[in-house]
Amino acid sequence: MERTLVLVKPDGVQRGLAGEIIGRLERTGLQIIGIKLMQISDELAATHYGEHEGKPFYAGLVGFITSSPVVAICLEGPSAISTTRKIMGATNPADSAPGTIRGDFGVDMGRNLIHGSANEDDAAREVSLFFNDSELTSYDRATQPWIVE
Ligand code: DAT
Ligand code: MG
Repeated sequence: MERTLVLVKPDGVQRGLAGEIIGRLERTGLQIIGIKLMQISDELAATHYGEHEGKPFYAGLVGFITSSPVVAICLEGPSAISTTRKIMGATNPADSAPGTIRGDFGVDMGRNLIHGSANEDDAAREVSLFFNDSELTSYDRATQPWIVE
């Protein structure tokens, strides 16, 4: 079982697309094991986006992600990381296929609606950045045998 961190970014929340975005991910069968609305601090943004420090878009990125609340979600399931990335679409909405979240709802790289962890190391780091162990809940679903063989 894999875990990944998803953020519905401030543009997604402000535009009333949080439910649509979460619904698309939920319908895959991936299981929500943690979810909360939260305001990202400058410090958390700097840690989360540390890999981009020094790049020309860094200040805008941190300013954007801290500008208004996000919905943070931890999803669990087989291939949770790659499945989420596939449903998100490419980083630039202009390059994202129709049917993806970014392709359907975005037009600008700086307003691309959703974050999803890129790989296993990032996912482990990001899930623990955004969630305490006590905020992640393990629970059985009656539908599980209809989702995973
Ligand atoms: P992703 O969010 O698809 O994982 P990333 O980790 O490379 O992409 O970058 C994080 C965010 O930074 C991305 O969602 C949008 C912004 N970003 C990335 N590259 C950019 C660029 N060249 N110009 C402007 N914003 C950029
Ligand atoms: Mg990334």
